[in-house]
Amino acid sequence: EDLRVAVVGAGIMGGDHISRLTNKVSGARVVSVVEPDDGRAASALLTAPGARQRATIEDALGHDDIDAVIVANPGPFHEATLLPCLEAGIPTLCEKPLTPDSLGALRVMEAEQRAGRPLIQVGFMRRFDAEYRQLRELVQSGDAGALLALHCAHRNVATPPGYVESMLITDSVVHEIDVVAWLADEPITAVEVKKPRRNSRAPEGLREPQLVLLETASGVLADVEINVNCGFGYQVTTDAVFESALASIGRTTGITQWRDGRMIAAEHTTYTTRFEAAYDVEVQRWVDATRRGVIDGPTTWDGYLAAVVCEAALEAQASGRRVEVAYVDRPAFYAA
Ligand code: ISE
Repeated sequence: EDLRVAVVGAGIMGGDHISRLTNKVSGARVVSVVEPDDGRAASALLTAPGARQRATIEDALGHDDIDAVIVANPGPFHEATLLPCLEAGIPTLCEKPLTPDSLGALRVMEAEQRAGRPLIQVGFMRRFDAEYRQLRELVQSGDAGALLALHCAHRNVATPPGYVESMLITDSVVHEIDVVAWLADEPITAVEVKKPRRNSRAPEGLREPQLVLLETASGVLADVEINVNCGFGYQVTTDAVFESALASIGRTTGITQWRDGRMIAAEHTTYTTRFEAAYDVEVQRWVDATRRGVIDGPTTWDGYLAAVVCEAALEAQASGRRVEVAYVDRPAFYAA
């Protein structure tokens, strides 16, 4: 029996997941597309034969036989989408961020605990990227000595309309916030934000690029260049400094050409291609795990940790100061 999935939000990520579920992933099919915008819904439904448009998650849960939900509407709507799913005992894959703020994340955690078992996986897809996994293995093996520092670059071609300064943190650096803690295998304990000279290509009022410094419990320091109107490509790279090695991931691979006196290498222009393989693995594993009734990826607890660091980073962004991070105790329900 295929897992019957409702996809909430038919924007870039929702549309991408709908075609992935329909064309690539085995063991699942899309039964409803929850999207109030008729135009977006109509184009998404072209790739998901047999699925229906629903205006709200309540509508979909009330009408269709749904086994699981992918939440791909904007972050500020996640809590209102997750709560009725938890109430109905339906497993979800929720795109990042879990919620933009930590109080929302705590409310989701409480509702999940009331549901009695973990039901939410958070869409931190970098954890499924082959090179990130190799880097984590290198850290865990100890072969290169201890991890000391990380240099992370996160570059986008251009920002979409409505992208504001706080989103540098809650929408973009939230990925590094999760993946740095995952690589170092310990929580982030402090954060600082520096602002270099503004890129005049950025839309009016958006002060970027920025440099975000993340400190972990044992003192690993990650500097993140968030640079989202660079124009030349979509790049996510990490250089990891170990006691006895340097490791680099995320460089462009594929064909390079010497031509007309230049060396040419194609670069990605967006996340759907840069992380395509990671998304494919993430969603296939989510489908397989959901059919077995388990979670096989980042949990609500990871979403909460990231939300707390995002809050501290927003404070650091506004104040220019180093801000320490404080978490609630980890409930036994989310035992590692
Ligand atoms: C977007 O929402 C993503 O999640 C991308 O991975 C990130 O690179 C981009 O900056 C975000 O806006």
